[in-house]
Amino acid sequence: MNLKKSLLTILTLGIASGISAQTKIPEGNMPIFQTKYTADPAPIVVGDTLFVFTSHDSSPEDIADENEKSSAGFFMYDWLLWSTTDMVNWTEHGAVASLKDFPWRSRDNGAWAIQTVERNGKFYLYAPLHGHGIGVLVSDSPYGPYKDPIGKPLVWDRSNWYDIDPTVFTDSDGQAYMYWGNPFTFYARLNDDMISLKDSVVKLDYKIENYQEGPWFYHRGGHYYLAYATTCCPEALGYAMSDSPTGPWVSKGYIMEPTDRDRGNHPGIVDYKGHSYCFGQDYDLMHLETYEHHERRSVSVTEIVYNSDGTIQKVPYWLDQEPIKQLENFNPYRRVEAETMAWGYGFKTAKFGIKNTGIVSEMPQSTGKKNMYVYDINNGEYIKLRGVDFKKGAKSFSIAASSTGSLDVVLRIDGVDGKIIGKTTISNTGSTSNYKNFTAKITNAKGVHDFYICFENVKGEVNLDYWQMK
Ligand code: FUB
Repeated sequence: MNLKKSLLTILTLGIASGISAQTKIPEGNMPIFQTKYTADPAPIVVGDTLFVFTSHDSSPEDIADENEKSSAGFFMYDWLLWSTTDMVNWTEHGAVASLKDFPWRSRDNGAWAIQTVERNGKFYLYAPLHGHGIGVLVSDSPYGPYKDPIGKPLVWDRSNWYDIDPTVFTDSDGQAYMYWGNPFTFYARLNDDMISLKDSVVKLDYKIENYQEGPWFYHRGGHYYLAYATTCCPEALGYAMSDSPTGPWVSKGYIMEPTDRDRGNHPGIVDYKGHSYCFGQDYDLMHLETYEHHERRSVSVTEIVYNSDGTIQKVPYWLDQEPIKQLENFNPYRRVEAETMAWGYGFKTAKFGIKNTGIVSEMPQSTGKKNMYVYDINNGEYIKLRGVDFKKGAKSFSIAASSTGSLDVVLRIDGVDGKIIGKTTISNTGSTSNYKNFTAKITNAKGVHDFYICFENVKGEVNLDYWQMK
């Protein structure tokens, strides 16, 4: 059963029992991306935007092998990019790179945890190809296109499969370090070119307490930090501190303690607009459909607070937290991509001209920035944006869409069954590649509200490109 059918069951049951569909989605701090299963969050601030690179757990329909569609393992082929400026409304940018961008790969699975860092205007994406070492791709932009400048692994000890989860940090003296490893911790110094090692790999000759994998290396307030996923399973979020980039590392315990509600985890930590955030992963999106274990993970984020000695205050499990606070209101008076959302469950998204087949040989080489669309829309689904500032009042809403059938768009504020501020119908445009604008008159939308674009009476296929208020 796919996610969509299960949500529709929840919605139908909810509506039939008089409970609103919205209240059936857990109210806590839910995963921030819903259109794909994501893991291994790797944040990076570029200008005023927070980007998060993630790995990508395939949905069953994207696994080509019929026998593997419902198996519990990792099916990971490409890496995704997302961005925000307010921490709650996220724009998807699709796949930035895939296994195909490493011509030396020998498996079409294993696109595990990456980190992308910037140096001298170039973006370096460090990627493990599980079991086949760690490679590096380079681009002039976070969106790509990314290219492999060395045509071989940056590190690969062929005697084992320890070489995963690279994290790279450049110190104030210009020396860059890469840490990685499961279950051991390794590091190496990088040359200034960021694509070669300065000297040999060091394996820590001591165990950082509770260290399993997923290191995240950074410096803050005079301290070096190595956050990590703690001993499996369930993994939690832990961290160690040091006075030196090469250790010794002293574990400071948990950022988030283990819980049976999670299994794997992986930290990504960043300061953004005066706040500190820790990203991690869980199964909370999959749990809307099933509690049976599959590697279909989802990324969540929490704000963290540092004590004066640099230690980090523990946070509760994601679902026991309030939703994350919005940093600034959302401006609807500009082109807003349909794939920008605070919550949008049951949809699919794709880059124009590139189908999501899940088959590496059919994937493009890293494409760079491309327009995306939302598809696979069913009755009762909605796109939610938080904290939308209608200011003195919106007059109209237009949405660029294509359709082989039709779809009613009902615009609401303050809840999925909240006040209706406008309606329009997307009619047949002749084909899903022919986009037209459909407009709704808006009334009674002033000030700041959560905004819901709700879909009803869906017939045929409908794709959404972008929308705008006037
Ligand atoms: O996502 C695949 C692997 O699972 C990562 O490389 C590990 O850190 C764990 O999250």
